[in-house]
Amino acid sequence: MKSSTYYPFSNLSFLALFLVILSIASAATINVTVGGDSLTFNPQNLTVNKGDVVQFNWAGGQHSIIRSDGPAGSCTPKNSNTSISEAKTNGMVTFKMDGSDSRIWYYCGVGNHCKMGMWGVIALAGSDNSGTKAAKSSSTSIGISGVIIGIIVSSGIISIFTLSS
Ligand SMILES: [Cu+2]
Repeated sequence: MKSSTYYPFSNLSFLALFLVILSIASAATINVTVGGDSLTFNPQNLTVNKGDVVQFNWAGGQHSIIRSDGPAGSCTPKNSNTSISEAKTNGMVTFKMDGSDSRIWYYCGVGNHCKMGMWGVIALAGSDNSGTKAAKSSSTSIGISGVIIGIIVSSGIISIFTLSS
């Protein structure tokens, strides 16, 4: 017995289409470890897509999550809407990057934890952060080594991505 099936697209096309739909439709959840063996948020620096949810998981010790106005490492709270989580010792909280902020600076408000380095930054991918308090580079000449894998020109800024050799 012989059967034949008609495929309107090759399997590879279906895979590509599926991946495109997946990247558009799904928001990711990114995990950040709070405390534990060290006074840190790990990873400390995140770049996420709009709609992604950052999930903070307490790993040990008493810690809070307070927003600041930056720059990175600031231990001064914002004037309003400062708390992502009150101080606690376990559990988790989530924070959704809904696009209302292109960058979130935060720190632990317990004791001297922030001064010890317990702070973090969440940046929105693809957003223009040139107007923020983030550190800016003013260099006008650059040396490039390695294989260039992409060039993005945005708002007068040229970003060149390379695989370092
Ligand atoms: Cu802490």
